[in-house]
Amino acid sequence: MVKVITYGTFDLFHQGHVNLLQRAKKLGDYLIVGVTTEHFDEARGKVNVVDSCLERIENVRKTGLADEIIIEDHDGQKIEDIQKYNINIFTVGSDWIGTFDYLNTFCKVIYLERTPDISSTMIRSNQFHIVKVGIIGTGRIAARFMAEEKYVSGMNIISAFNTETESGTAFQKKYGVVTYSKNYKQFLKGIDAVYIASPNETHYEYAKKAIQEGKHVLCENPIALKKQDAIELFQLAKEQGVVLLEGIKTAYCPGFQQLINTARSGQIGEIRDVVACFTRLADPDARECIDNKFGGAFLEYAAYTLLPIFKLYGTNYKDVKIHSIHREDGLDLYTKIDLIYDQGMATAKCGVGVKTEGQLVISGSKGYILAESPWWLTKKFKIRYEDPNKVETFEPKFQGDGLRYEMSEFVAQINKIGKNKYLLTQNEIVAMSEITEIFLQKRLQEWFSKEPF
Ligand code: C2G
Repeated sequence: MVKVITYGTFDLFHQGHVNLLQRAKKLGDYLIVGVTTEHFDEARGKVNVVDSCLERIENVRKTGLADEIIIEDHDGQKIEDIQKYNINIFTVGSDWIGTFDYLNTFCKVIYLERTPDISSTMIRSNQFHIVKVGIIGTGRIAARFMAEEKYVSGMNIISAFNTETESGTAFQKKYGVVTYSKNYKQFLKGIDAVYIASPNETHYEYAKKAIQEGKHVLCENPIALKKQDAIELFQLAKEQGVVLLEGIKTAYCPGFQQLINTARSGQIGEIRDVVACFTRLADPDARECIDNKFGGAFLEYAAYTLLPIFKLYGTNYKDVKIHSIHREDGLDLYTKIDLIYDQGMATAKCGVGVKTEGQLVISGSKGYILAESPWWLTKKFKIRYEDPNKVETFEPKFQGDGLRYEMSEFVAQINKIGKNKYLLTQNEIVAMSEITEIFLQKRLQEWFSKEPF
C-alpha cells in the first residue's frame, strides 16, 4: 500500500485545495492530510487565517478524499509523521518548490502544480470571498509581493499588467499568473483589486482608472505626487465604495505599531524630537538612481521617514523645510526634511547616494526610544533613560519581508473587518503628498525650469 501525506491550512476552502487533494490521493492508496493549528500558522508566518481549525478540518473531511486527517502543530512534525505513519510520498503544491526537499531523506517528495485561478467552493457562514488581484508593474517590488502571497489568506494574484511585453510575459511565466495584459481596461476585467507597483509617476493614473472601474486599490507609495490628486483619489474611492490603501509597509508591521503605541503611552514623557533616517546605497542601474525626475532619495524613502513623525505629532505641522544634496542632473542623493510643530520638532533623512546610520530616535522629557536599522521593519527597539543602566528592550514579531502585513490589511478592509485600525490614515497620506508636492515643485524650479510634472 502506497501511503501519501500532504499538509495545509485549507483556509477559505477553494477549488485549488480540492484539486490538490484529488491529485494527492491519486499518487497512492491511502491519503493522510495534515491540517495546521492556528498556533502553528502564526508561528510559520501565515498572518490572517480566517476559518477555525475545526472548520478547516471539516472542509477537508467533506471532500471525502482524506483517509485520515491529522493536526500539524509544530516545526519538524513532518519528519516525525513520515516515520510514524510509514509514508511513501510527501506532496504539496508547487508554491513550495524546493522548501521540502529535505524530506527526500525519508520518502519521495512530489510538488504538484498549483491551481492558478481559484474561488471558494464551500458555502460558508461568513462573508469572505477570495479577492482576485491584478498586479500593475512587474519589477522588483512586484516580485516581492508574489513571494509573500502564500502567507496571506483570502487573496489570489491572477493577472499582471505592464506596458513592456517582455517584462510582463516573463513575470507571468515565472510566477504562474493566469493572464498578462498590455491593455489596462482589459486587465481590469475579471479582478476585484489591483496592486500598483509601477514607476512612481504612473501611480495616480492607474489608481484613478482602477477606482473608476470599481476596483479596490493597494498602491505603492507615493500614491500621488500632488496633494489635490491624493484628495481626489480618496473622494473617488469613497464614492465608488472601494478600499484605497497606500503601501508603506512599515505602517502595517506589528512592531511599528507597538513602538508608536509605546511612545504615545507617556513612557518617555512628552515627545519633543523625532529623527527618522533611511538610506541605501542603491544599485546605480536601479530606477531610483536613474530617474532624475521621479527617482532619488526623497521619492524612495520619504514616506517611511515621515510616517513616525505624522504618527506621533499628527499632520498639522507649522513649518517644513527640505534640503537636498543633488547630483549634477538634479537627482537628490540625500534629503533632509525638517518639520516644526507646536510641541516639538522632527527630521526625516533619506539617501540613495549617502550612507549613514539608519535609525529612528524619539526623544522625550523622561527618556528616548531608539530603534536601530532596519527600524522600518521594526524587529527591535529600546527605551533608554538618563540612567544608562536602565534599558528596556522590545523584540516584536516580524515575519517575511513585511509585505504580508499590508496585504492582509488590504484583504481585511475589503472584507470590512478591523475597521477601527488606524494604521495609515487618509490625513497622513494627504500630508505626505503635500510634502512631496513641495519637494517636486522645488526640484522642478531648480533643475528643470518650469516643466510641468
Ligand atoms: N494550493 C494549490 N493551489 C492554490 C492554493 C493552494 O494547489 N491555488 C495547495 C498548496 O500548495 C498546498 C495546499 O493547497 O499544498 C494547501 O494550501 P494552503 O492551505 O495555502 O496551505 P499551505 O500554507 O500551502 O501549507 O505545513 C503546511 C504546508 O506547508 C502547506
